[in-house]
Amino acid sequence: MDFLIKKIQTILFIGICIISFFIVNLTTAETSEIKNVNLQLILGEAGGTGGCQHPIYCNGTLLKTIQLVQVFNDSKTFVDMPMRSSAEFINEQFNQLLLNTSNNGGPNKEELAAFLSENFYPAGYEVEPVTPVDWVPNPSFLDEITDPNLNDFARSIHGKWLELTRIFNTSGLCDGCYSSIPVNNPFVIAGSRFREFYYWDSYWIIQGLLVSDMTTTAKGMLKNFADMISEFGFIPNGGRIYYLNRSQPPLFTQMVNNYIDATGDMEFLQEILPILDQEYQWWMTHRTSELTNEISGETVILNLYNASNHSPRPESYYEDYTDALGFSSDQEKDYFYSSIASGAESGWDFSSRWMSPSDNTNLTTIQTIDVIPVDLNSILYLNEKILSQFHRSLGNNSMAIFYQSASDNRVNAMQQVFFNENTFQWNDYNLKTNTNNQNWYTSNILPLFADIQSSIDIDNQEIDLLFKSLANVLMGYTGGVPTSLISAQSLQWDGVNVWPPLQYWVIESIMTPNTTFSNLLGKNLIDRWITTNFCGWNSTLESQGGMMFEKYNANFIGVPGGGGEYVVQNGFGWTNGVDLYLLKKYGKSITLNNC
Ligand SMILES: *[C@@H]1O[C@H](CO)[C@@H](O)[C@H](O)[C@H]1NC(C)=O
Ligand SMILES: *[C@@H]1O[C@H](CO)[C@@H](O)[C@H](O)[C@H]1NC(C)=O
Ligand SMILES: *[C@@H]1O[C@H](CO)[C@@H](O)[C@H](O)[C@H]1NC(C)=O
Ligand SMILES: *[C@@H]1O[C@H](CO)[C@@H](O)[C@H](O)[C@H]1NC(C)=O
Ligand SMILES: *[C@@H]1O[C@H](CO)[C@@H](O)[C@H](O)[C@H]1NC(C)=O
Ligand SMILES: *[C@@H]1O[C@H](CO)[C@@H](O)[C@H](O)[C@H]1NC(C)=O
Ligand SMILES: *[C@@H]1O[C@H](CO)[C@@H](O)[C@H](O)[C@H]1NC(C)=O
Ligand SMILES: *[C@@H]1O[C@H](CO)[C@@H](O)[C@H](O)[C@H]1NC(C)=O
Ligand SMILES: *[C@@H]1O[C@H](CO)[C@@H](O)[C@H](O)[C@H]1NC(C)=O
Ligand SMILES: CC(=O)N[C@H]1CO[C@H](CO)[C@@H](O)[C@@H]1O
Repeated sequence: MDFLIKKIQTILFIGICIISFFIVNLTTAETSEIKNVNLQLILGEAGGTGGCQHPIYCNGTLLKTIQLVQVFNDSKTFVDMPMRSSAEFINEQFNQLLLNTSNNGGPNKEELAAFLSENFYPAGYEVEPVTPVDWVPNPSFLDEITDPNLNDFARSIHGKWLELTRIFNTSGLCDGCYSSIPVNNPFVIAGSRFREFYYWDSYWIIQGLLVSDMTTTAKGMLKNFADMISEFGFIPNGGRIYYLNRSQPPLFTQMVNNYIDATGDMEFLQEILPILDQEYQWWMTHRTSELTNEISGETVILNLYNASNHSPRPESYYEDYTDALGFSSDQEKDYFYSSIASGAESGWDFSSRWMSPSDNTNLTTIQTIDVIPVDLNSILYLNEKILSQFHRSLGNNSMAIFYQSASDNRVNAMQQVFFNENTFQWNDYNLKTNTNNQNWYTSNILPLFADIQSSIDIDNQEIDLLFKSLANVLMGYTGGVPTSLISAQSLQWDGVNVWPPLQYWVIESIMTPNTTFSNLLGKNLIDRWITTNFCGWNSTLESQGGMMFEKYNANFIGVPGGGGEYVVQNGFGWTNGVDLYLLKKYGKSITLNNC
């Protein structure tokens, strides 16, 4: 099916669309209230996308020089180093250094390193460990896990919150002399080079904190995010100013939902709901595309990752700069830089999903801003259902109806644009080629985790057929479900890398339909996943205190994944969160396989 692409003009159009096509039995009073709600959301919209102009961390000759000379292996190191004095002074000093070394063609690596240690503190200097106030040695969920190996494992993961909780402490530093975005409450970091909080990682971290009965820490993190929405209009990718050009998969509403489920804290819901509305509106204003079905003439709206960016990402400067060298025009470069930033916004940085279908392992063909992704729309579909429920529970029926209509519209759009009636899978849609991406990606079944099946014409037998048709990927690997069947060294969100967040969603997608077959399949996958995590932990227990990796390798048990722009990381926030969630929910029935 071909779709013509038009740019969405105003958000009001969605309101008109909903009213004229999808709600047939509203009273006129309700209809006019919906119009008013829409208008208020437009007026209440807070600001644009911000963007970082910082003369040391985001722009300028110093940044370019340090990064292109590769003073550090990891481009992220420099931009995490607080300054010892003002940007003006440091830039003046740097100009001096350039003059002093001009006879030798500029400063060499050693001269730059010396300059840095004179003018900057080490990376992460303003990030301090802190003991979470609500951590206890024996949270109740541990009593339920009877297998002694699993119990040791769960206890060890629970203990890692003590190692991973941080605050930013910028006292003693001059104004604007650091790249962190200070927040009021402690937060749990991912680990290793990820020394700050990240948006989507925090979804699984908070799941884990709730299992550990750490509701105060969880609530503090939610409040930090709410403060950022109030300040910037959206939640940045992570807690650094160089992330202000982009967001990440919008899981804040689902974090709040999990917190409310665990605590029943309705007062907090009342307080935070307008901010959830505001974030939703940001996505619907800045991250949408309108598609017209050429056959029926029907127009639908779906979301995409679409960060605008005109320069290398400061934290991956060298990589982006060198990747862009082949482009001659500014237009081509901007398209590349925007697609790279948008790939980072998707969380899948980087994947063949975002590349040109004709050369999909070549990072320079990236075209994220022309891909309509299945997972983003599944997440927003679930957000719409949750927001509808939230408003209903607080007695605001017009808002409840507004979001219900939005989710109905989205199912309709997703079925038309993504759904393949032969395979029962949902495939990303490419606006450039007007084609669906027919390759296997774990995202192909994620609408099931959002329970799309309860709104479409699909029965349990068909769902079982779908899972059976995917036996090679769902059952065929000892270490979990591979991200895709496409492999390239530069693309870490592909091939045999097994990512905790994707494993979580695949497990939820398999378990949500609750058929006999899917429950068996789900149990088998949970066993394999917990086994590979357990074995990686157990084999490094003596040497390293038990490692939890950022990603694993589907072909082996207990072995980390690879590829991408940095070495594999240990810690690790989302791995811990997914495992605690599964150990609590399925702990009694999990069977460890041999390592
Ligand atoms: C970025 O730096 C360049 C010089 O390196 C300067 O010309 C430009 O004005 C700066 N842009 C901003 C927005 O500060
Ligand atoms: C940095 O690169 C050097 C040389 O390639 C290597 O020996 C070292 O292990 C790397 N350090 C890190 C932290 O990756
Ligand atoms: C530049 O050279 C002058 C004269 O040798 C010296 O005083 C100054 O410290 C140098 N500055 C830098 C930043 O290297
Ligand atoms: C922040 O750092 C300052 C100085 O480095 C220190 O005196 C203070 O105790 C720290 N604050 C917290 C909350 O750790
Ligand atoms: C992405 O955003 C830019 C503005 O930054 C806009 O021009 C473009 O049309 C958007 N892409 C889509 C597919 O809507
Ligand atoms: C990758 O794509 C670029 C065009 O974007 C092309 O110039 C280059 O040759 C390709 N690289 C390989 C290894 O195919
Ligand atoms: C529902 O929420 C909207 C937007 O926050 C508000 O304008 C409206 O007054 C609320 N309606 C009721 C009945 O509370
Ligand atoms: C799954 O289905 C069984 C039997 O049909 C039912 O008893 C059970 O409550 C269902 N579980 C969930 C989580 O819906
Ligand atoms: C855990 O590791 C130890 C030491 O390497 C080993 O003896 C033990 O069998 C392992 N446990 C399991 C359940 O594999
Ligand atoms: C870090 C970065 O790329 N910042 C950019 C964010 O967006 C604004 C507006 O498009 C640019 O001016 C910044 O350079």
